[in-house]
Amino acid sequence: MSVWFTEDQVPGLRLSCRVSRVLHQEKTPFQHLAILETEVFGRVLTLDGIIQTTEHDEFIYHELIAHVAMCAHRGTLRRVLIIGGGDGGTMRQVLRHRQVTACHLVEIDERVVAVAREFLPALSAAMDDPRAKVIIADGIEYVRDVQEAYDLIIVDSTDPIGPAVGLFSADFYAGAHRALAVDGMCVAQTESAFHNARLVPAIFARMAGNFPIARLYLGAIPSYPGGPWSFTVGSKLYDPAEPVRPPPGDLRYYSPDVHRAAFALPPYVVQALAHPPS
Ligand code: AG3
Repeated sequence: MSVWFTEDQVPGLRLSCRVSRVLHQEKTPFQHLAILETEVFGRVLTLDGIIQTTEHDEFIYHELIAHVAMCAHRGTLRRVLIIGGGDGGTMRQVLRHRQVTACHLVEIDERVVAVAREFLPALSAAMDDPRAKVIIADGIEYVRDVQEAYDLIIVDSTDPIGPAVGLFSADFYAGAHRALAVDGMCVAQTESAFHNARLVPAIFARMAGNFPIARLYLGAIPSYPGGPWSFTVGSKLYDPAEPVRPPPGDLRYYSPDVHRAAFALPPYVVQALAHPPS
C-alpha cells in the first residue's frame, strides 16, 4: 500500500507525493506541522498542509532568497534580519557570507525551530553559529518595535493566509524600511507569479510605495506551485539586479549569471506589474 501526501495548491489543483514515512506531526499553537519522508523530495516540512521546504530542492529557494540581495549590496553588509524561516535554511545561506557579523531570525512558532533542529539538521545547524540568534516572536511586532538598524531584511514567510498576512502589507514594508540602514535592502518571498497574478502586482506596489527602488525576480522551485516563484526586493540605494559581490563558494543554484537572468521577466509578468489592482 502506498501513502500519498496531497497539497491543495490552488483551488482545482493538487500536488501529491508518495510518502515512505511520516517522521513527525503535531498541532502547534499556530499550525499543523509535519515532517514527511518522501520518495522524490527527501524530507519535507509542511505547515498546514503546505510544503515549506524539502531536502532535495531547498537549495534553490534558499540560495535565491539570500544571495541575490546579498551579492547586489555594495556597502557594509553586517547585520541581517530574517523574518520566518524557522527551518534555518535561509540563515545557513546568509551565514555563508563572512562579512556578516549578526544574523537574527524571528520565528513566531518555536515548534518549527525545534522540529527543524531534530529532523532537518543540515539546515538548522546554522543556528549554532556564534553570529546567529533565534528570537521567538511575532515578526510584525518585532519589525514595528525594533530599534537596531539592519543592512538586510529577508522575509521568508509562509503564504499570505492567517498569521502571515501582515507580512505582505504596506505597513510592514514601511516598518522594514525604518529598520534598515540608509543603504539597506529588504527581500521577500512573494508567491507564484502565475497562480497569484493579481496578488504579486499588489505586493510589488506596496514594496514600491515604501522603497525608492523595487524589483521582482523569479526562480522555479520544483516543490512549490506554479512554475515561476517570485521574490520582491525593496532597496534604498543599490540596484538589486546587478551582482557586484562574489558569492560564497560551493553554491548549487546561485551564480552571477543566474542572478542577472532571474530579473528577466516575461511580458505577462511585466504587464501585470504595470497594472496592480487598486
Ligand atoms: N517559505 C515558504 C514559501 C512559501 C511556500 N508556499 C507554497 N508552497 N505554497 C518557507 C520557509 C523555507 N525556509
